Amino acid sequence: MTSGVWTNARILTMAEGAEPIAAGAVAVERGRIAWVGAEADLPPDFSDLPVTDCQGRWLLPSFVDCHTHLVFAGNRAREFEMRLDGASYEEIARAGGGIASTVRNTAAATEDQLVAEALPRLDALLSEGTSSIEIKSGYGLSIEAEIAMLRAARRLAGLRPVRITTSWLAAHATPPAYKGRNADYIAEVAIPGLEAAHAAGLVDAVDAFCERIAFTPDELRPLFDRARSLGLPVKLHAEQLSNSNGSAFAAGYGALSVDHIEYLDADGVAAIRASGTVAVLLPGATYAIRETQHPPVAALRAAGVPMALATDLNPGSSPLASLLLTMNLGATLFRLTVAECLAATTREAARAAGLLPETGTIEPGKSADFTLWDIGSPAELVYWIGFRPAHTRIFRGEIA
Ligand code: DI6
Ligand code: FE
Repeated sequence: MTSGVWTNARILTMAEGAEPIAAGAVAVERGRIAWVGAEADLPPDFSDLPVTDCQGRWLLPSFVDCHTHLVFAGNRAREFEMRLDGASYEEIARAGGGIASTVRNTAAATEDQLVAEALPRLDALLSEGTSSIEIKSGYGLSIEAEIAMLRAARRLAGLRPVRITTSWLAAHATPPAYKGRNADYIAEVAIPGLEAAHAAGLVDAVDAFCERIAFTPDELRPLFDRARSLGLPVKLHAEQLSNSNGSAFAAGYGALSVDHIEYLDADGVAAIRASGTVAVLLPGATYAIRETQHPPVAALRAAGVPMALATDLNPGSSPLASLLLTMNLGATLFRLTVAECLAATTREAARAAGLLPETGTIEPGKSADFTLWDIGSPAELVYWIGFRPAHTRIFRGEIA
């Protein structure tokens, strides 16, 4: 049933500036939102459609997780123990652990294994009202292995009711064969791989890790130039461990988002404000690596930069498979308001993923992606820690 009317709901559409609707209804036709408003105003046009009584539950747009590394093989529980013993994330990375260890596992896995290992993590996200997920490559670091990751990511969308977007993150780390030769890796692997993956329809955006342990803006310029000439949007892991001026560099390409940005300075804030780039905050990573430098939320807010929250689900810096918990961390660690947290996982996350015309708010014309919640107020979605009051998730008009 992809057409129907959902009645007796308390609705937060999350459209810019919209007030809650106390006794609301949503009309869905062929999987798309046809109408939303107070039930008393429901036009007669929809009277032939089947009706579902939401029994007073809260109805919000389904969540968008706009930054994940969901596809990978193995895990890094051992490094977690080393960090508990005092080693830092950066020390482990420099000693050949970190991303490199997940690369070894991922490059050795078959595409079927990658899908099988990703599915339980995907199910965890979906179980709490998430319907759209961005998934990056970045643990292959060869053309074939990067493409296998994106093929696995695309396959997930055929196995579960979910919308998947993909990002080409070959410039995540330098593989051993290219040690000290970042420019060669970009020229010989990241760019030709991007061209091949794009030709196969596997790429929705191009991402990179801009950091002193990864790539500099100068090294990334040829990759981003190629993305631009292919018509692909860019985004960037920027200012996570230090300020490398990656955000201003990405803003110069009209980036969809800059992500992490713990070390973003005032010039960086001004640059992303001018380019309309979304600030994607990843408190799971801040928490898991015990980073004490937090993103400049007050400055971002004052500048009117849109802020999104995402899990950064990955085996190293953020083994976090919950957007509800991400919102709680965003509020508690970064002092986002409840309203900011809810926008950050719906409208602003959709904007960061390039999906705002399709999802992220409940507005006529968009995909009917919404979730019913057993809660007394939307603040409960941010307040609970490890409690998941999702009742029903509707994806493209159908109960998922
Ligand atoms: N920053 C991160 O937090 C993840 N990637 C990145 O560029 C970490 C990836 C990992 O540790 O496996
Ligand atoms: Fe990441």
